[in-house]
Amino acid sequence: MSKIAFITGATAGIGAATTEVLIGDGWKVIGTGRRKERLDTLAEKFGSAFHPIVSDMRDLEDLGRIVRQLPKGWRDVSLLLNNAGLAPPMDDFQNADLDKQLNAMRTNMDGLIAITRHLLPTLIDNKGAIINLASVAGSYPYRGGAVYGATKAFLTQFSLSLRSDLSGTGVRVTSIEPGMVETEFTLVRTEGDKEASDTLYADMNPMTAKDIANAIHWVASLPPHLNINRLELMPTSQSFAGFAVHRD
Ligand code: 8X3
Repeated sequence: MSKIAFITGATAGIGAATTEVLIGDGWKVIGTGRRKERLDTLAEKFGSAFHPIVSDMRDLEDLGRIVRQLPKGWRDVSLLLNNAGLAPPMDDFQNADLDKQLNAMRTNMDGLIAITRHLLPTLIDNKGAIINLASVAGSYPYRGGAVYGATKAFLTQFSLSLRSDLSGTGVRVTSIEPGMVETEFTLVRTEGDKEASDTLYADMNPMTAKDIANAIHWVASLPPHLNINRLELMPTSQSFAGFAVHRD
C-alpha cells in the first residue's frame, strides 16, 4: 500500500502535528489549508515529503478540482485525515450569530463530505483508511456547543454509517473523538481573544496536538484486518458534570 496521506487543515494544531508524525514514519503528506504562508513553512520544513495545497473547505467545487488535479506521484492516496474544522463562538444558540454557526456547519460537514466523496474511489482502490476528527462534544452536550456538537455528532455517525456502505471494500473508517487539546482551536472559538482562550486551559493539563497525532498514527498503522470504529480521548483533568437544573 502507498503511504500517501491527505490531511485537511494541515497548517496548525492536530493537522500539523500529524503531518510531522506521519512524515517521520516515512509517509508522504498532501496538506491543505487556507493560509499559504503556513503551508510554505511546512513545505520548506518537509521538502519532497510534503505537497501543499491552498484550499478552503467551504469551496466545494474547488475540492473536486484539487483531487482531480493531484500531480503525478501524489495521486495514490491511502489515508484521508479529515481534520479541518472549527467551532463557532460559544454563545447560547438563541443569542448566536447565525452566519458564524452556519460557517461551522459548512466547514465541518459540507466540505468534509465533499472531499471524502472525491477521494473515495482512490481509497477503495488502495484499501485505504479514513480518519475523521470528531469530538467528545458530539457525545456530551454542553452550553454554547449546540451547533458545534451537532456537527461532531454528525461526523461520528457519518463515520459509522460509511463503514456500512464500504463493507467489503477493505476501507477502514475511524471517528477520533478528543476532549480538550491545547491548540489554536480555542483561539478561533474565542475569535482571537487570547485571554479567554488561556482561561479555558488555566490550571488544567490539556492534551497536546502531538498526543492526538500519535493516536492517529497508531490507528493508521494497525494491520488491515483491524478497524477502530471510535476512539474517545480526554485529558485526565477533564471529566463530566451532572445535569443542569434550573430553579426559580
Ligand atoms: C472540542 C473538545 O472538550 O473542548 O472538540 O469540547 S472540548
